[in-house]
Amino acid sequence: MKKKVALLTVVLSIAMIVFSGSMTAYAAHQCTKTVIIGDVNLDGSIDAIDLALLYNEVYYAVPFANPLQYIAADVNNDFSSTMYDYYLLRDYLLGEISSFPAGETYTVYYGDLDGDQSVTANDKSLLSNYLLGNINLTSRQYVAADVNGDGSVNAIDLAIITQYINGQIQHFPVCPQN
Ligand SMILES: [Ca+2]
Ligand SMILES: [Ca+2]
Ligand SMILES: [Ca+2]
Repeated sequence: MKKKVALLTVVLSIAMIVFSGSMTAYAAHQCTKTVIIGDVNLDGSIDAIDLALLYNEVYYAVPFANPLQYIAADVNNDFSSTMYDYYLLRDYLLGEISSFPAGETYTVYYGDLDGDQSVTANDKSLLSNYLLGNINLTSRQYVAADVNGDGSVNAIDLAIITQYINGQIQHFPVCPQN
């Protein structure tokens, strides 16, 4: 009996190794980009330039060139960039606070709109509903939905996500390397 259990454990461990191996192989196809929260110009550090860019966006409606910048600028994680983000970033640079409500970094999983870090039919359905005008997307979802990286979310992105789910393509155009 004991031997049988031991054998079963061995079989199960091998199965788990094989399974996790295939999971890793699948994850290699995953298309991600990580943003440092507060690094509004995406240069890898948080400084006065980021504060100036956020100021211009919040008070003078100067748009950011890269949609990832909206994620970096939303330091309080309320899905918009406002004067509250500006105050928090200022306080951070003045050393009055040492972290942001949105955390240190945020990783965009392209094609993943529901936040489960994988691309499934549910993500496709959320994107369809957005394109039909039934729902709004947060800045994080919007960036994730733009799988061809052209800065807008439309029927082309939906077509690409559909091809990806159907296994017709292995990579999104926004990050062809991985
Ligand atoms: Ca910066
Ligand atoms: Ca998902
Ligand atoms: Ca697009």
